[in-house]
Amino acid sequence: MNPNYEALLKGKMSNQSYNRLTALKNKKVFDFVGEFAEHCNPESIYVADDSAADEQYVRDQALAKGEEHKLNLDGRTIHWDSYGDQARDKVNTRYIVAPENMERMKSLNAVAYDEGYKEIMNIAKGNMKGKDVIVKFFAEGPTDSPFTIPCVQFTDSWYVAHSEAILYRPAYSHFLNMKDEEKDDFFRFIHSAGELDNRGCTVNLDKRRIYMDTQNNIVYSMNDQYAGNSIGLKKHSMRLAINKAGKEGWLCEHMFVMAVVNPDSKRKTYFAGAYPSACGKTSTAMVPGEQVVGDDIAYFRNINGEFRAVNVEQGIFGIIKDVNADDDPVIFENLKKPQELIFSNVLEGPDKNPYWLGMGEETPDSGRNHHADWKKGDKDASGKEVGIAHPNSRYTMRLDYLSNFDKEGFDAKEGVKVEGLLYGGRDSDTTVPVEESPSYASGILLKAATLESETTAATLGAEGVRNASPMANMDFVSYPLGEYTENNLNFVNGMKKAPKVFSTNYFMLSPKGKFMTSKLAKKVWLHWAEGRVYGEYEGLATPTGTIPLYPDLKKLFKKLLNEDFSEADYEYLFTFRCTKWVEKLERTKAFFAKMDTNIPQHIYDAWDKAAAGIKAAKEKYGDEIKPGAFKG
Ligand code: SPV
Ligand code: MN
Repeated sequence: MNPNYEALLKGKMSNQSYNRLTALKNKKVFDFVGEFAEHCNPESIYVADDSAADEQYVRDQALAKGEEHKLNLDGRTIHWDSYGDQARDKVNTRYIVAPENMERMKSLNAVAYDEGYKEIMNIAKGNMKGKDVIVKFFAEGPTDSPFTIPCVQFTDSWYVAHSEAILYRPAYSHFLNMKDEEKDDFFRFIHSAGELDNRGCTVNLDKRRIYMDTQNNIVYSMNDQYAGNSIGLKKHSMRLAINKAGKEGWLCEHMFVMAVVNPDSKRKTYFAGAYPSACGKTSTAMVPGEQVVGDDIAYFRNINGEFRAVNVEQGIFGIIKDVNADDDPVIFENLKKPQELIFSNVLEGPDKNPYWLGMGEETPDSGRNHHADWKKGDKDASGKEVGIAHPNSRYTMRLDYLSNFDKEGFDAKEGVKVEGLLYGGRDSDTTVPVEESPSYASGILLKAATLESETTAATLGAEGVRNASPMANMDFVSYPLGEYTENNLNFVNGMKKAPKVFSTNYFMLSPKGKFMTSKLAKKVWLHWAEGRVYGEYEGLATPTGTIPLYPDLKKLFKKLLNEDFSEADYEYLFTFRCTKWVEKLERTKAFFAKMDTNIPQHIYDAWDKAAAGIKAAKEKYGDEIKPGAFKG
C-alpha cells in the first residue's frame, strides 16, 4: 500500500470505511482508491460492504442527494439524466492505446495512450470537489466461479451505485476472500457525474469522456450519468471483458441467455441470442412460457468440453418504451408493483406515477420529465417538441422479480450448457424467419457476421438503410474485428459438441409491406430450433442452411399459439432470395474490409464460396427459390 495515501484516506473516510478498505489487504485496491481520492478530491469516501444496511444507505443517499426522487409506490424512484445525456456517447467513448497498437485499433475510436490519459486526467482533476464518493465491489457473473470477474467502482453518483446494486452481484466478500495470487486481477471503474444542477443532472456535458484502457483494465468516465455511459459494470466492463476474452480464448457476447421449455416433456434447452437494437432481443428473451437467465451480456467458457454461459448481470436496464400490458405483460405488471425500481427519463405525473411512450394508458399533459417541468407542446432549445418521455427511457429492475426467471440456471456457478445460438437481424426482404446453419463455423460467418439492422420509419434518417452489426456487438468489440471473428470461430475447438447456430428474422414484409405473422410467432421459430437440437424435425437444405418443413410449422403454430399458418405464407416467408443474399454478403465483406485491413483470407474465401453456391442455385432454380425446389 502506498503510505502516501494513508493520511489522506483517513481524512476522507470514517474509521469503518478505512477498516473495510484495509481489511481487503489488497494493494491494488488501496492504491486505486488513494490515487483518485487525491486526484479527484472528493469531500468524503464511503467504502461499502455487501450488507443490507449498506444497500439501504445507497438508496437513501441517491434520494438525499437529489439524483433520484420518490414515486408514489414504495421502492419506486425516478432519475433524470441531462437532456443531452440520454444515450451512449459513441464519439467520446475511446480506447486509450499504446503507440504500437494504434494502427490495429484505428477503426475502433482509439487515441494514443499518453494524449488520452493526459486529457482524461485533466478533466478528472478536482472533478469530485465537494462531493461524497462511494467505493463499491461487485462481480461480473457469479462469485466463486470460473466466470467471475471482480470489479471495483469508485463513483460520486449515488444513482450509479444504486443502479449497480440492482444490476450486479455484490462482491465485497469475494474481494475479502481473494487468494494472494488473485489480488491483481480485477476491473477498476472511476466515474464522476461532475457538477450537478438543481435537478440532480450533470452540467458539464462538453467535458463528457469515457476512456478505456484495456491494457490495465481500467475505465475512466467523466461528466455523465446515463447508465450506458456511467455504469462501469455494464458496457465499459463489457469492452474490457471482450478484450480479455480475446487474449484468453473465451467469449463475452452481447447476448441474452434463456431456456426454451418443451411443453410436453418439460425439458429445458438453453439458447443465447444476439440481436442488434430494435430487432427483438428482449422480447425473444421474454417469450411467454419460456424462462429467462439474462437479457444483455453473456460470458461463454469451455467447461469440461461444454459450451457454457452465465449472465454477467442480475438485473435489467431495459427500454421502457412500448412496454405495455399486451406486448410485455410480465415486465409491465412488475413496473406497477411497490418494489425497488428506478425509472429513468420518463414523466413523473402530478399523481407521482411514472408515464412513458407506448404504455397503452392515458398519460397526463404535464409533469416533470427528462427536459424539465413539462407540459404538452413544450419545445426544446432547438425548437423540437419534447415528448412525455425520451424514446430511450429505461427501467432498472432485479431479474428475480420476474415470474419467468430461471433461478437455477442463473445461479449455476459453472453456467448453463448452451445448445443453440440465435442471431436475429432486421430485414424486410432477404432472410427467412428461421434457418439452421450446417455447422458452427458457417453459423459464425453466414449468420453472426452478416447480421444487419434495417432502419425503419421509427428511426431518424432514411428508411430501409441496412447497418452492419456483426454479432450485434460492434459498439463493444475492443480489438480488431478479424481477430474477434477468429476467436468466435476457434472457441469451440476441442469441445465435445458445438451449439447449433440459427438465424432469425421477424421483419420480412409481404408484397403489400405488412408483417406476415403475429409478434408471438417467434415462439414457433424458437420451438422449431429446440426440436432441431434433438433431431426432431426434418428440414430442407438451402444454400445457406436448413429451413423447416411446412407441416411442422403448421402444427407448431396451432399447438403453441392456436394460430393458423398458411402454406402460401410459408412459401413466401421461406423463399430463398439469391440476389439479395449475394448483395448481403458483398455488404458484409465491404464492412469487414473497412473495419480491419487484416481480416484472414479464409473468412473472405468462405463468403465467396457461399456466394458461388448461391449463384449456382440461381442458375438452376431462378432468383427466388420457393422451398419446394429444395425437396429433391
Ligand atoms: C444497449 O444499448 O445495448 C443497452 C443499453 O443495453 S446501454 O446501457 O446504453 O448500453
Ligand atoms: Mn445492450
